[in-house]
Order: sequence, then structure tokens, then C-alpha cells
Amino acid sequence: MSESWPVAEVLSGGASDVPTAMQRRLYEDMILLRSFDERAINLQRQGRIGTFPPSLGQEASEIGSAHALRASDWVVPSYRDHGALMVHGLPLSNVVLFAMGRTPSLSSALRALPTSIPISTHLPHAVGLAIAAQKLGTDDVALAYFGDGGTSEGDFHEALNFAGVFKAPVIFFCQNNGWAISVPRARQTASETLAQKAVAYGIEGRRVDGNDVLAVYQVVSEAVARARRGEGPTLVESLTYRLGPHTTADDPSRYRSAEEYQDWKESRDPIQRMAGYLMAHGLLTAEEDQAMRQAAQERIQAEVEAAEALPPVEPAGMFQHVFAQAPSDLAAQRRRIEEAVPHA
Ligand SMILES: Cc1ncc(C[n+]2csc(CCOP(=O)(O)OP(=O)(O)O)c2C)c(N)n1
Ligand SMILES: [Mg+2]
Repeated sequence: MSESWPVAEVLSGGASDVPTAMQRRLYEDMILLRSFDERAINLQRQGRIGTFPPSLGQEASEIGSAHALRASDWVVPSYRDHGALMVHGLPLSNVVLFAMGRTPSLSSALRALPTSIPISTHLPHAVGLAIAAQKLGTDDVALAYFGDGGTSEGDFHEALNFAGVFKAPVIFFCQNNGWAISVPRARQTASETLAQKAVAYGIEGRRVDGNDVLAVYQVVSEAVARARRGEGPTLVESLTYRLGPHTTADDPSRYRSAEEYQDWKESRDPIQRMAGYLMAHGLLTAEEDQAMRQAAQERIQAEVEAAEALPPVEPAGMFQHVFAQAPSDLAAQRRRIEEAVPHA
């Protein structure tokens, strides 16, 4: 292990290298993501979508990381990463449709895998995509999203090991939001940091202030640049906090203190921080801020309307794409549904 091994250090601040237009764009996309999450929670409460995992509080991690990519790179998301997918080009109507229990097709131009609900099972796939890019002779990279809880899964360790051996151009972006549903970070692993797990696999590890969008953008951009140069993978631990519930089916007041929540909300909200920074540097006025918020609401309204305008799915559709030749019990279930629901 090198003496200068940097993973205990939390990288923060240092905005000077990020172009002004990008700084504003990062802020605008964080506003859009939070507005979307708030709307999605309302839709769930009204019974218009199913269970939804909001990213409230994690906007800087989602938006800052995804903006470090170009269109030909791969995003490999978990269930909480619609913010990153949105930045990479996924229409928000698609996120609404998914939450309605539909399987909207992804554009083949969008370089993203479908959302992984099982924890960390997508990480070996990200390594596979990265090795494929390497073999094809491109300098595209894969950016995989997962949580602190995801580091306890075997797939996480297999993925890092393989990526290290083959110097795969992959970035493992771990959002340490303090909790894996009700399991606190301290009960997840005895390691002092999550980033230090990189050392065992011979790859780079970084810790970043995940509520500082400029720091996240810079740290992930550097990891992407290393990967493109053929210098291998990086594990990034983005230190953030889930301000909302795990999903709309969860009640965090049952397992975490109001003081902890208040502390993060009042002093480390990523959107308030960026607004304060931009305004202090004369890069954003209150009127522009208001206009951005208004535009976000209008865009979200249009996306929700687009999703809800589609005709309802046929219940028997759930049997499609599973078996070429259905086993007899599934075939019987399908017949029962088709009899119960005409034209299904
Ligand atoms: C393989 C697997 N085991 C268990 C679950 C149930 N489960 C869903 S989310 C979750 C906690 C994940 O926590 P973390 O990785 O920190 O991500 P976060 O939800 O905080 O974004 C668990 C145990 C699952 N989805 N997949
Ligand atoms: Mg977590």
C-alpha cells in the first residue's frame, strides 16, 4: 500500500476548474431531480404510480457524477439512479412508466442498462461492458451506481477483483447515504471507509463530499479520464445522506433520529449549498433561480402527462418475454387472466 494512498481524505470544494455553464447546468439538473422526486411522491400517494425510491438529498451525487460522462459511455444504475439516467438522456416519462409497473423500452441510442433492483448484481455487468469497450478499441467507460449496503454483496467484490485484474475502464460509484434501509453504515462493515476496499483489489479509491456537486463532478471526471487513458478502475465513495425514506413504503422515523436528519437537512443540503455558492459568485440571480424552478415544474408536468396518456397495459403482458414455451402452470395462469379480463 502506498504511503500517499488518498482514500481517507474527503475531497471537497475547488470549483475553479468547472466551466460556469456547467456549474449552472449542474444546479439546474439538481432542481429538476428534486422537483421530479417531490412530484413522484405525490403521484404515489395518489395511487397513480407504485412504490418509488426518491433521491432527496443525493442530488449532487447523482447529477455531478453523470455529467462526467459522454453519450457513448455506459450508465449501469440501481433503483435510486433515475437522476443519473436523466442526465444521460432517459426521458422522465420513462421513469414514471417504470413506476407504473410498465416496461418501457429503452432507446438503443441510450447507453444504459435497465435499472437493477437486486443489490450489486449489476456490478459484474458494468465490468463486462467496460472490458467490451476495451476490446473494441474505444475509450468509452462504464459508470456503475450502488449504495453503502451494496458493498456487502459478493457481486461487489467479484466485480472489483475482475476489474482490477483486467484494468477495466469502469468507475464504481458508491453512494454512501448512511443507511441501507434501516441498517446504519456502522453495522454494514468494520472497514473505516468504504473507499479503502479498493486497496485490496489493487485499484484506485477516492472519497468525495457527495453533497458538493462540483467536487463530485471533478472527482468522477478524474476517474473517467484515468479509465480512458487505460489506467484502470476507480472506486469512488460519495459521502451523502438520504433525506427521504428508502422508498415510499418506508418510514425512516422508526430507525433514525430527528436530530441526524435535521443536521443534514439544515447544514448540508446540496441544492441550498450550490445556490448559495452560485449567488455569492454572481453566477445566479434569484429571478433565474425562480425561472429554473418554474421550467422544471413545466417539464415534469409534460412528462407525467406523456406517461399517463398511454393506453393501459394488458394484464397478460406479464407473461411475455419470460418463456418461449410457457410451463403448464404459467400457461394455466395466463388462461385464467385472459378469461377474467376480456381482450387481455
Ligand atoms: C440482492 C438483494 N438483497 C436484498 C435486497 C433488499 N434490499 C433492497 S434495498 C436494500 C438496502 C440497500 O442499501 P444501499 O445499498 O445502501 O442502497 P440505498 O437504498 O441506500 O440507496 C435491501 C437490503 C435486494 N434488493 N437485493
Ligand atoms: Mg445506502
